[in-house]
Amino acid sequence: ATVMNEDTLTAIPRSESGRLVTGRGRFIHTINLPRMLHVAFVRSPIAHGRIQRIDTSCAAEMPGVEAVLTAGDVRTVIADVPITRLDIMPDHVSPEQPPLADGHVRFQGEPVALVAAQTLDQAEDAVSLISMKYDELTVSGNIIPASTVEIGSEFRNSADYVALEASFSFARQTGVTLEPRGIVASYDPSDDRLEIWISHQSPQLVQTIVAKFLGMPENRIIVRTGDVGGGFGVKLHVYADEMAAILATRLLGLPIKYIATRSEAFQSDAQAREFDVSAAIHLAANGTQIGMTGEFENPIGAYSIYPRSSIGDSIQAATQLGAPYKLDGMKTSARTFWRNKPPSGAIRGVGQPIPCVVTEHLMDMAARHLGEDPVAFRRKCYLDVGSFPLTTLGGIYMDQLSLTECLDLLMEIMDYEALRTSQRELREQGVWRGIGVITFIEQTAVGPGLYGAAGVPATSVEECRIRLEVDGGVRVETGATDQGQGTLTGIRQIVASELGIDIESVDVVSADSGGARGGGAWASRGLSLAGEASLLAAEALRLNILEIVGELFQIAPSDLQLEKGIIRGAGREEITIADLAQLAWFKPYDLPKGSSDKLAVSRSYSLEGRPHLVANGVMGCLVNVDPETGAVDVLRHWVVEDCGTVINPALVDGQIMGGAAQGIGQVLGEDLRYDENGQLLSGTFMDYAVPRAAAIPPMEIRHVVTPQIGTKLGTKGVGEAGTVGGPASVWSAVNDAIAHIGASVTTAPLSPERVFRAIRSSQSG
Ligand code: SMO
Repeated sequence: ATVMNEDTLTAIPRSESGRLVTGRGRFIHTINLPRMLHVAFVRSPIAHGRIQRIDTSCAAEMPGVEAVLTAGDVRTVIADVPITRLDIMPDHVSPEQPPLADGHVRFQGEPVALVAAQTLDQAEDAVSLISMKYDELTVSGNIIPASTVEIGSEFRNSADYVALEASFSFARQTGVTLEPRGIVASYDPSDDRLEIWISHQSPQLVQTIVAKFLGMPENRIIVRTGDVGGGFGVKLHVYADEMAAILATRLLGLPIKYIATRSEAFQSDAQAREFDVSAAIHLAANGTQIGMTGEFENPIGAYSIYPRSSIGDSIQAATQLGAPYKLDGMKTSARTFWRNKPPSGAIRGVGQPIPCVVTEHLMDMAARHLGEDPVAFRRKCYLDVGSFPLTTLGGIYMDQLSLTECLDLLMEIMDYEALRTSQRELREQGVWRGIGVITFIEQTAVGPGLYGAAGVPATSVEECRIRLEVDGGVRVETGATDQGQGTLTGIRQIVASELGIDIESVDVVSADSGGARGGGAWASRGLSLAGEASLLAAEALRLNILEIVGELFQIAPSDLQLEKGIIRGAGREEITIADLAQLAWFKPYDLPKGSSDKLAVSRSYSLEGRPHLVANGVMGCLVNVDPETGAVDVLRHWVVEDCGTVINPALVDGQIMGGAAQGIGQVLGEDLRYDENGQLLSGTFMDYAVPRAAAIPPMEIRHVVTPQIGTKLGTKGVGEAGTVGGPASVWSAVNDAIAHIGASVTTAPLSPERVFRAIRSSQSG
């Protein structure tokens, strides 16, 4: 890895913070076009049924209403009905996903009809006048399989194993973006062009999908994302309502705007993580040999989400069980099932929290069974530092992990031994304290081998374009997008460092779909892939500058220094970057031929030699459990993480904190609960318990830095680390607090009622 200039590896604030906190963000809400219509949807009130009749006549006559569209009205303009298919798993075929339900509704909240009107109030009033008649169909349980994955190996040793078994149940969760999904789209029939603004993580993906959907050439479509108020995976998909809104502008030739309400977000955003798991840890030779087995069942919803599919969670679960540990054997199966619920899809960390919780719970069970300290037991079982690079029994390639190093540092900052002592003392006073220490790995920066091979148009290639401006500053355009992570600020720091210029002289923007190519934000890839591309581009520009000046001064480029915006030779010759730019753009005759070409460069980067990167870390969590009520109070959180080179410590820690907070939400409160008829029971913030600020404990975060092999930058990615490890750390701490009476909770969320019942059943048993 390149050693970055220390001055730029600092915790500078996000460049866009000032704009956002002063209310000048350019979110979808702020985009308004002349003659723009507002769109509202009729959504299915039932989870499964056939549409018998739709009467739109009253709605169509309402003032301001320009159009009421149903499946029959839009069929003719759809060139290709969305349907999720994966070349790597041909058996997994989703039902067709028409933008407006075509005769058959499969989940509550599925869009059925669209109203476009002069104002949003008019559109919403008209929606309420559309009358629908359905023949209800049965809402089924886990009976129709959608995909099956089986992984693993035979156990290596013939020794007799003791199996310790556990079953788990994980609740459905969603991403809860602060800004709901939204789109402004404008089709101009006079020149057959489509302009889209969308609150999305990947404008390039939207461009390709929409072109296919409408049968339009890609170069007639431009997709812009602007500011996006949170993504978390939710905004990585292209939804039926967004497609329907695009059809409306295509048919009407007028701009339209659609912004989901919070209720619509709860009913239709991607959901994830609903799992039932049976797992076991197998112990031999008194715990010096371990193996793991697991069966994962995941109801994915009524459709496999378009276009990436809904099977990512189960693949991650099946492959990552036991990943940080030396296993003698490992066998998993992961099955997905169709259910009359919204499609599950990518949510921060895609599936990884599930095997992490299961693995760490099994490790805790084994340590208790053996009478060993859970930390010491983990240390003994870690993959050997000398065994890397390796591929785990689950099939995960790893260049290098730093497990023991992370654990050593965690023990120090937690003062683990002191915590164990005080835990014993407190218990005598009736305070039930729990300490959870867990290990996680985070798969990051996924390369082209996943979606490329699957035939899903999600690029993993990142392009960066840099141009030297007339005043000596540089303009950088990246294919990465930023929904609050601070990726653009990180790229700014990388470019400034490489070029030897001030941070202030560098401006970075996310490209629209017609600019620098890239996949947008997913899989913690921003700095690892787009950052690497920006480093390659900045390096190329720096070498070009030195080459031009070298020819100008008749000095070998390698004898020139570029520092603080000035290029100097060994003697007294010097020129500022600004003067060089002036010459290049206005007096090219004073520079060597071809110089202007060298001052605007573009570089692309795609992961090579490995399918993804792997970061790792450990977390410690301290809780109190109230024996009278079962309430859990999270007191402290510690994280030691290795994401390779750290570009901006404040932004890296911010990612970990936010992720850990989402993890706490997943374990303690969040639950998209559906009744037996497929009706969402927790569709508001009164019922869907996202943790509030007061529930998030103080966090201490430290880093071990193992630069990524094979890249110049050395970063591995960190965006999902907190959500991957967070749930396991809280879960482990809660069970540690109640283990002394033999109690254990394995159904999430770990609500006071569930914890209380676990305590009571142990005490009465
Ligand atoms: S939601 Mo992430 O695993 O791309």
